[in-house]
Amino acid sequence: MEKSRIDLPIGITLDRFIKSNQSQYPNAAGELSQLLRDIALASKVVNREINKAGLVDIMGNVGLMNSGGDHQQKLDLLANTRFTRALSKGGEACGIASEETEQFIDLENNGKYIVTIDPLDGSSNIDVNVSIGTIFSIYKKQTPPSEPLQESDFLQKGRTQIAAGYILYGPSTMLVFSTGNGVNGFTYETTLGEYVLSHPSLLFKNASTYYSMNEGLSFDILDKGVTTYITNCKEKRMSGRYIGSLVADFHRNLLKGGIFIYPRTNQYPNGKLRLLFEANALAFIAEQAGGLATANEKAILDIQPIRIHQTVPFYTGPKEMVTTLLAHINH
Ligand code: P6P
Repeated sequence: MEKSRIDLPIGITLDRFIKSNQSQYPNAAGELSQLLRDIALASKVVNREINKAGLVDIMGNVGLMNSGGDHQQKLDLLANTRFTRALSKGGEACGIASEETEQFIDLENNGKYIVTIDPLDGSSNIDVNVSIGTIFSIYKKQTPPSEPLQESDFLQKGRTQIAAGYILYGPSTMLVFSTGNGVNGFTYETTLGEYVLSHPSLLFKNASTYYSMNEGLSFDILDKGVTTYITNCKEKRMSGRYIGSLVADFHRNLLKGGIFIYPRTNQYPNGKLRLLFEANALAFIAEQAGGLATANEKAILDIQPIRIHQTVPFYTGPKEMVTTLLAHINH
């Protein structure tokens, strides 16, 4: 049964919101609520580190690459450590799969949830002081509690997510998440050290305002319909906006109306963005906000993952914009 969307006043704290949200689920024992609090706490610590990044020696890269081939930044690894530690101490998650680690991490507790996370997305922007983000998904452990965690626990379709969201470390830091009952945005009030409700019941603005794609890829796009769609956007005098931080581009498109496109290219024939660490969470948010998220014609949330670090092409935005793009691709 569809839960009634919660109408709570702007300004209430995340904790009050979570308590009220939990009351909608009579059988809830509070584990998910606590897990969300643990993620929020870790984000506050990461936010503090990011805000002083220019002052202490945590900029730059560490000379290593993650499995996706990204140069790991010092802040990437720091964020990964912070979230892993917070979730391990919180005890509600029994395992984590992170974009920054090759294998999943068994936290060796009896928590009933697992978390997939991109601890700090937008690495290329870290050293130039442009908005970056954290992207997370929460699933239930599928194997029986008595059995050890297995990789298959992390290879669940995105449609099985219990909750998902992102933190945007920008001019203000925001936590945007959904537990399947609409999307709500919270702004971090630094003087209080609290996230407070600032964007209740977020829905994609159904306006074709922006298109977001790295146009440096234009000569490498494998699906020519993407190229004709972008030309169509220009003919309609839409604005091209591309920050290169997925969370920042997604958030702007959510609030102002726009489509994000990372197509299949010669360099990334299966797409660049990670299904488990980026696409699934944002697709969950997109659908909860009345939009769409697809990998060509397949809904992201219906893709059966086969590898933890699997990548996908990724198109997401208002229904009308994504539908029009797919019409061009399938033309
Ligand atoms: P490109 C950042 O590294 C990221 O994973 C996303 O945040 C962003 O949308 C994309 O890659 C940018 O990729 O190839 O345009 O630099």
